[in-house]
Amino acid sequence: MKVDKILIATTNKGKLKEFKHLFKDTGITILSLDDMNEKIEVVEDRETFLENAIKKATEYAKFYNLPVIAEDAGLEIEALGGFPGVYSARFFSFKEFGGEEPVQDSIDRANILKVLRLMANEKNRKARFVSNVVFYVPEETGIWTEGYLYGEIVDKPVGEGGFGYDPIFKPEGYQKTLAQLSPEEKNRISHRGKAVKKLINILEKILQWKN
Ligand code: ITT
Repeated sequence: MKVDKILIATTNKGKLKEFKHLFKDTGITILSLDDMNEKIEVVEDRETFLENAIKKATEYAKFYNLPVIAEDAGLEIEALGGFPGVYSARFFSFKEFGGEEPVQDSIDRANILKVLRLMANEKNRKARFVSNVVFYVPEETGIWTEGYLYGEIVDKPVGEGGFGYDPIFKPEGYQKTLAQLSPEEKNRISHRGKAVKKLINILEKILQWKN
């Protein structure tokens, strides 16, 4: 198995930036969906992060015939019974839990406003980010890793960095939100950073054995 380039199959620019940064010292060329001429849509309709990540990785890998990494990630809030969870990206429009939140400036902002509304009088602020990463090479191999970041939901958005729910999430042991951390600092502690570092570790071992 020759792995000198990997397609990061994500439509999320914030995620892509973090993946590129995490792979920068590996010598592996990172391709993104923008580098692909033909586009496909993969619907995330499964009930777990892992199943969604497997679906994305295998569908993109088979279509482009390339090694692919796909991730499904999200925020789980204890007081909301684990929501937004697998619905994190489209929580604002998820009528079944907490009603719809109108989009005024961005989807990220509408998602945040909905969480803050549901958490308004809640004392238990505990939450965690989850990342499930799947690497798949058609007909050859599949690897899955995961990472968690524990912390709490603050009561108003703070910070300009990162993406998604970063402005309302304060990691354990920090007095800042994820959106106030540098990209390096976020990658060092984040759910995605942990899952991707585990994957790189495994890939390096496999590639060494093969040479
Ligand atoms: P792809 O499926 O194309 O990768 P997506 O944005 O739909 O892009 P997910 O299905 O994994 O990605 O949804 C993840 C959502 O969870 C994302 O849109 C954010 O709202 C939130 N999220 C995940 N990781 C995050 C992080 O590091 N910081 C803040 N929010 C995050």
